[in-house]
Amino acid sequence: MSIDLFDIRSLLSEEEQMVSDNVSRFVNDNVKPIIQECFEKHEFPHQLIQPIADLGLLGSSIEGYECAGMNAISYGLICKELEKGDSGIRSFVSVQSSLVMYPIHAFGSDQQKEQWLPKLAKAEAIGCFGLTESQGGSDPSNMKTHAKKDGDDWIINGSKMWITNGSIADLALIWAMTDEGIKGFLVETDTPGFTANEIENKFSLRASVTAELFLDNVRVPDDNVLPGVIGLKGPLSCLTQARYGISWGVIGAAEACLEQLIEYTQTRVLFDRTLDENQAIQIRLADMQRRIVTSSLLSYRLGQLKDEGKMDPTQVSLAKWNNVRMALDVTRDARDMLGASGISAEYVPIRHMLNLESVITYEGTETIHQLTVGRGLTGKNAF
Ligand code: TGC
Ligand code: FAD
Repeated sequence: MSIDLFDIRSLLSEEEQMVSDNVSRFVNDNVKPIIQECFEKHEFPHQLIQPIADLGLLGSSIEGYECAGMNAISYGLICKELEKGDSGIRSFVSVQSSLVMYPIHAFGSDQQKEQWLPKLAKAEAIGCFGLTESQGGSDPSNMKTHAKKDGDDWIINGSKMWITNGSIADLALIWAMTDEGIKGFLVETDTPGFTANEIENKFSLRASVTAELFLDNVRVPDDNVLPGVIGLKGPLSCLTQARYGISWGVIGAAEACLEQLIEYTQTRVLFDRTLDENQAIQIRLADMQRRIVTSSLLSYRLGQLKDEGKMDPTQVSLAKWNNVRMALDVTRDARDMLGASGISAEYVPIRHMLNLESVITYEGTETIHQLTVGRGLTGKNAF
């Protein structure tokens, strides 16, 4: 039986269905066969980068600049199908598309767009997004990294922590404090004074690269500053794009667990009957289905609003909070229902569950999103 109980697929246009099917096929053929080993070895699968670019999945919402120009629902479907494979693969695409290409497109000069967007779309350059610092990611306004004007150049000093793609990036978008407020700087990673060290020993997102960045008197020309934005709204508007994609992505992780769990409970015999004949098991499966369907409808509606240009950050916070919580709860419960097998990476739930421990923290923790919705209701800032 399909787990698409409310036939959400029939809401999709032919083109959206095609995007979803293409990415699903790619994940089945190329991601699922290798991802468990990558996760165990703590390795990002570099060999997937070019095929992902060839499918048009990088900067897919951008019109022109050799990008695919797809709508918001399609971007959501891309995230969902990729995250059915692994959150780390979706993260790679989220960062490149929403956190690097989006700001260059939205806030960059014509020259910056021409120089970087086609390269980033074709994976000839990999990008990373440096906002978080070690003194506290939830409060990016407390930023220590700073840039000072020196003639026609800027000198940047500081460090960034927990940066996805950091040590494989050719281009780092660094958000730094200046005398006029926070600005975005395009820093080529071979610039003297820039270093990136991969963070080892993660128990989450092991098939994704996470790094610490150091900027020691890094000199960049004024032409590398994003001219279109000053202040925290620059990085926060990128986060709105990425959080939208995450709200879809995590549904894929939850579905992957439910699909495997249904198969398992059909064949696991305990007390002379298969596990799925027990009321308690059926209620738990039904509860997963309920949560997946309601989260899917939420993301679909959010996608409609985004395509109509009406999506606002409070809606995005509610969807990111609800859907990541849903997926984390589903994966944890799926892990439990597999018994001891659930602690083995041969089954998908524990990998998805561990990944989602990052997803519920990055792009705004659950508490940050709850407080954002609270502020929307009360008008009072309780951060
Ligand atoms: P506030 O100082 O009031 O606002 C600053 C300005 O920003 C505007 N704004 C937004 N604009 C667009 N989108 C949003 N979501 C926005 N939120 C606020 C706001 O209107 C204001 O504009 P202006 O013109 O008045 O200057 O700041 P705030 O109180 O709204 O923000 C507080 C808070 C806590 C919500 C914010 O700091 C926050 O979201 N903190 C969490 C930080 C975070 O999510 N970091 C993520 C780092 S990147 C990452 O995790 C990548 S993981 C990638 C992967 O691997 O997938
Ligand atoms: P803190 O801000 O220190 O929060 C600690 C705890 O305090 C949390 O539970 C939080 O909810 C709670 N808290 C915070 N404020 C309040 C409050 N006012 N009231 C009540 N509770 C509160 N960042 C980037 O810039 N770029 C990236 O590419 C990137 N990739 C990442 C990849 C991974 C795998 C991870 C784990 C993180 C990544 N991040 C990235 C960083 C991420 O955005 C931050 O970890 C996140 O914003 C939380 O910041 P923090 O870890 O410093 O936690």
